[in-house]
Order: sequence, then structure tokens, then C-alpha cells
Amino acid sequence: MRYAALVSVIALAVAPAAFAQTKTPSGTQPASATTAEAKFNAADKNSNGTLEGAETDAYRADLTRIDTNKDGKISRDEFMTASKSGIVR
Ligand SMILES: [Ca+2]
Ligand SMILES: [Ca+2]
Repeated sequence: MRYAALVSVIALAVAPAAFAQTKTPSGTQPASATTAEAKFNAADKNSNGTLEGAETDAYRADLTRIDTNKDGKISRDEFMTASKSGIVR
């Protein structure tokens, strides 16, 4: 009786770890959304949620491709889209 209870406790403790290992293979994922988010936040010096003016300097070469609505600014959505398609690295 006590042994059975112990086994079920161990099974409960081990199961989530095994699941996590099979779900996330290490080192195979491309730049994640979290990384793109961090890059955007680092570039957005005034934290207004948009890259404009000097904040876009690092992305000037690709600005026409990143700035899909052509307002001269890079929104968070535009940045994420560009990141997914490999324009922003
Ligand atoms: Ca900004
Ligand atoms: Ca824009």
C-alpha cells in the first residue's frame, strides 16, 4: 500500500520533466519571437512601441522592406513580421 503510493508520487514528479524534454529539443529553434521582442525593445529607446527617427538607423538598409505601411516608422508588428521572414536578424 505504501509502496504503491510512493510509486505514484514518483510518476507524477517525473512525468512533467519527461514531457518537457521531448517538447523542446535544444538548439534547433530559429530566432524566437522572444528574441525579436528583446531586439525591438532594445531599439525602441523611448519605449513608445514604434521605431522612428534614429531608432530605425540600424535597420535603414532594409527599412523599405520592414516598413510595410510606408509611414517611415517600424511598428512592433512590422518588426516581428520582418524578423520571421529573416529580414531582421
Ligand atoms: Ca520609439
Ligand atoms: Ca510602418
